[in-house]
Amino acid sequence: MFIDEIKFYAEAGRGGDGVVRWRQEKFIDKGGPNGGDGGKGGDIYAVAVSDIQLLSRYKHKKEFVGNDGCDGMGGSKHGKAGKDLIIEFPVGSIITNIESGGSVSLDKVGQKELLLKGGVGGYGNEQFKTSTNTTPTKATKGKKGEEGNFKIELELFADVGLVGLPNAGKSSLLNSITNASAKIGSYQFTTLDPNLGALFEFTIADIPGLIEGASEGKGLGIKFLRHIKRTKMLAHLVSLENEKPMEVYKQIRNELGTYDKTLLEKDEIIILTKTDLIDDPKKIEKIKKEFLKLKRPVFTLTLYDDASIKNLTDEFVKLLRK
Ligand SMILES: Nc1nc2c(ncn2[C@@H]2O[C@H](COP(=O)(O)OP(=O)(O)OP(=O)(O)O)[C@@H](O)[C@H]2O)c(=O)[nH]1
Ligand SMILES: [Mg+2]
Repeated sequence: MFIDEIKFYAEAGRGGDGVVRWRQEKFIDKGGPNGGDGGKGGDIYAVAVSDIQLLSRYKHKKEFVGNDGCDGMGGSKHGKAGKDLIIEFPVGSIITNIESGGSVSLDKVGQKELLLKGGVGGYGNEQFKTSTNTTPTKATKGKKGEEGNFKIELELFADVGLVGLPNAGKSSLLNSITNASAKIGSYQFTTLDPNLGALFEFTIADIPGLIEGASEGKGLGIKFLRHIKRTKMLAHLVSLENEKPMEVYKQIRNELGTYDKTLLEKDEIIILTKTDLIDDPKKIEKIKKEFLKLKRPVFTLTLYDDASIKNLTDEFVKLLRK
């Protein structure tokens, strides 16, 4: 199952304790102090990876605990530092520390962010040696690592978001112009989770279809719209199977606006799909003209005509590179 929101508690490693130790010397009960310091506790980092399904791996994970530093030893040996814990999250994750409210967004694969610092190690007795006290019996304990509760919300990064009714042909288009292999079906709500595909340097996101009333929870609702919030451009697909394509278009725009007005301000192209289902080319032209009045680029497309796909791809890339 696709998961785009999780919460967990995390605690960085504790610092190791400093120790009290003495040099072993013949005939002297206590040689000089040589208790080493404790090692630092391991930090906790977040790092971005490309796998958008990754959060499901943490479904049952309620906490992450960092590695503790080792205690100091005799012979002035310091304890080993705890190894840093690096947690992978999908690129597009927004990580919020619930207590502090601070948040960071993982925008690029490989981006690494410190979440919690490990505790410092304690001092061994050697550190307390002075000219007046040559046999200190004091050592200090390591400090606890930082802790916190975190919320991770995934908002995918894509250049283009495909929107439209179920069956509009969104996943079919994604598959034909990118490397994606999204599921396609002649029934509504074939797509249950978002899919990403790459078209040259651009990423295209295919999300589940929207229906009238989606903003009130109808169909799969609008919860997937968060994944097109950060796109540069929307591609709105309207199938010419619909008797009244303009009405359908307006319904979907209405749902988008109810979710977030800024979606309506994004650049948008309109793609009239399944033109093969209409025999009369004049009828297609008439519908296209009606849509052109909206002052947006309008394309006609059928998967059965390679030229229409190529034309769309070329124009798409031109618009995105602008
Ligand atoms: N005739 C015709 N059928 C098409 C065309 N494009 C897609 N289809 C068919 O339309 C149906 C729906 O396609 P999908 O790509 O799954 O539609 P979707 O918009 O992703 O649908 P949801 O995932 O349910 O939102 C499938 O049976 C496709 O084979 C086209 O250009 N012409
Ligand atoms: Mg689909």
